[in-house]
Amino acid sequence: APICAVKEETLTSQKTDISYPSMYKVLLLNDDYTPMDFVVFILERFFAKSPDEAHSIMLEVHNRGSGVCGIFTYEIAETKVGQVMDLAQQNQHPLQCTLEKA
Ligand code: NFA
Repeated sequence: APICAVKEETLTSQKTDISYPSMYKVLLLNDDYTPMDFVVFILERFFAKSPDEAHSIMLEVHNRGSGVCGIFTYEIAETKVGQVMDLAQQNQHPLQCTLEKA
């Protein structure tokens, strides 16, 4: 007789329907008034971009109308949007930041 019985399900039945959180793009939108340097600063401070990458994303927003700052879970994306909008308002810049399902 077996010395030890292990319920087979414990060993072989693994959960396969793993779900991942939905991801959201955080976008900056172009306007005619926000200084380029302020946009570069936002990208460095809140999106951990290098000076070169921040400048490149800023130019993409300026030239194409919008650009992606990063892709995050909803809670983090919403927090970043709030941080950008708060700092823009404090500095009286019309910069708009929004999120979009990735
Ligand atoms: N278009 C703005 C300017 O010429 C710069 C800008 C870039 C604003 C990216 C908003 C987003 N001063």
